[in-house]
Amino acid sequence: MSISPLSPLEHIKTTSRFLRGTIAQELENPITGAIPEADTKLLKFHGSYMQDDRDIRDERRKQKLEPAHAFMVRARLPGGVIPPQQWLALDALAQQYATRGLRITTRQTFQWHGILKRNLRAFMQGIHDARATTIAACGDVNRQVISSVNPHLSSQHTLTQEWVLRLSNHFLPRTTAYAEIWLGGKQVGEAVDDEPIYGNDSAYLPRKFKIGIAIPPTNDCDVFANDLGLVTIIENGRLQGFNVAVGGGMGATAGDPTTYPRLGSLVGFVAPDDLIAVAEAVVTLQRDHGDRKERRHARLKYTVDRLGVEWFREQIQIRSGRTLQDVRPYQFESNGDRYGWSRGEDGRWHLGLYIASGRLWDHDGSQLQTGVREIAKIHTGEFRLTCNQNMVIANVAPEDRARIDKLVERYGLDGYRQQSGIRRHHIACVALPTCGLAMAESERYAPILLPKLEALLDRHGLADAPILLRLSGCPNGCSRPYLGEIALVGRALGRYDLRLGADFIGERMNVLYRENIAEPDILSSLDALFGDYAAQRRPDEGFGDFLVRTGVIG
Ligand code: SRM
Ligand code: SF4
Repeated sequence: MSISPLSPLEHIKTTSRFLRGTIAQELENPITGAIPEADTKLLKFHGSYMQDDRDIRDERRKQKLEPAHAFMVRARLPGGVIPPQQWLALDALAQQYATRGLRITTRQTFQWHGILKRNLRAFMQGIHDARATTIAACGDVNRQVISSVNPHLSSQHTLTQEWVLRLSNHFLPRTTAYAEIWLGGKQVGEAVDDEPIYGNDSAYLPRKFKIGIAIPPTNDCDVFANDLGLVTIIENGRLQGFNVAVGGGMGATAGDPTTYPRLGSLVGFVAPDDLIAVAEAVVTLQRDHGDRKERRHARLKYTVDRLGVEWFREQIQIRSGRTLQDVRPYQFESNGDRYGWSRGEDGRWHLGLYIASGRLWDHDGSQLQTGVREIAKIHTGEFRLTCNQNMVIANVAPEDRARIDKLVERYGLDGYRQQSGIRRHHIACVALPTCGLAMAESERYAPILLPKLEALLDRHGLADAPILLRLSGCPNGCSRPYLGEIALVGRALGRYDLRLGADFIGERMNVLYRENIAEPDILSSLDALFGDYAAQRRPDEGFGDFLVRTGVIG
């Protein structure tokens, strides 16, 4: 008997008839709230994950009940731009079908949790009716394209959003399975789809693929954490093109040193007209050379390391028929988001709001979800989601500011005014109770940990210090923890790896400082380091840079 050299998921994809599987039939099965394992893999390409409520998993097992299955749905909202009418429609879906409100993700889109199987089709149709989609929000394809927020601050930002949309559309799967399953399109017996980029063997890419575009001087989207990172180069007020970085990614598997986070390698510069050809070369090189046997090593970063950056650079040029020019100079100055009002060059205004871990959910006295809904009813600009799980009320006419300010205050959306430096710069991934991979709490731990850290920082006179804090419930890295000046990466319930020393601009990763420790050790380690930082830091020196300069970490 011959052993297939491919990973089992490759078989599921290639026999799926372009992502159909038996999803449509299984949605109709009333006996279970779940769908079969193979279909759960295909469902990701349609933008949804089957999950179960882990808070009650053991209890249900004891009662011999099937897990409390429900579905997480992720939208594809390129660049995180949402007009008010669309916001209202997406919010209404959350109210009708989801259990935990709207969740802004670290890739500037929405997730909804707790959608029951029997409602999934209506939910997807609702998203379609809102002129949005979920196709390719997850799965082994190019996903949501992200970029720096606030494009209206200059005409170059607007231009960047155009490229976000072009890249996003260019890499959309062409299969009609999505329309057939979710939107009432006719189910065809044999697939006749054409996938010019992903291939007609229905194998799609070996693994997920991510594109990000940063606009210096801000690296608010952690551009080097993407498979394909693009740094816009603007000279004399005009978009000249993009520096291209390949092979970024954050994920690692606990206990497997052959997996690791990696920052993208800069391989050259392209003019705007050549961008799509170069991006397609990168995607198809990964399609053809990525590891389809071992999913742990299937991301582009491992392909680049296996074949070499120089080889990859050469191949991009050969495949695209374009010459990569020398990388152009650029300078990042900050990560994180800008809060409060800022005025665009066209005289319109933008209000950056802090949303704790991106959760807009009227719960425990919070009225944030209602508040944004009320603003959406009167707002004439648009909303922008950020890659740090926050949001911007963008493109506000000067005369509308006061009305918006009133609503912001009434519904408690003005938290950004009082936040400490570390709170303003923290990200926490979803983790428990929905994430099937979580080893520790993250989003639910942030409100417990933050006051304790704030008390320490306050004691050392560091309440305003803008420190990048990243919490992740496991080493997969959804909060991009390896780019945190301080990061906690979950190892088990209540236990985390403490990692320290990334820079403030997303160009240097942190290192492991203490392994698998509990809160008392986390706090005492940081207390001592905060004390040293307060006493010895140089003007404007970030916490991570201080730790490197003083040799605390190598
Ligand atoms: Fe992620 C898997 C949540 C951004 C790396 N991620 C998951 C899943 C779907 C768990 C699963 O596979 O069953 C999580 C669902 C949790 C839940 O209950 O909602 C999940 N990831 C998230 C979000 C919602 C975190 C958040 O709190 O905002 C982010 C959604 C982004 C989006 O809108 O598309 C999210 N995930 C990221 C990022 C950050 C980024 O892309 O900038 C990363 C690191 C960058 C990267 O891809 O390398 C990331 N997620 C992963 C990985 C590790 C991938 C790897 O190469 O090893 C997994 C696990 C996997 O793919 O096997 C994962
Ligand atoms: Fe889940 Fe781990 Fe991602 Fe957190 S980092 S959302 S725990 S997969």
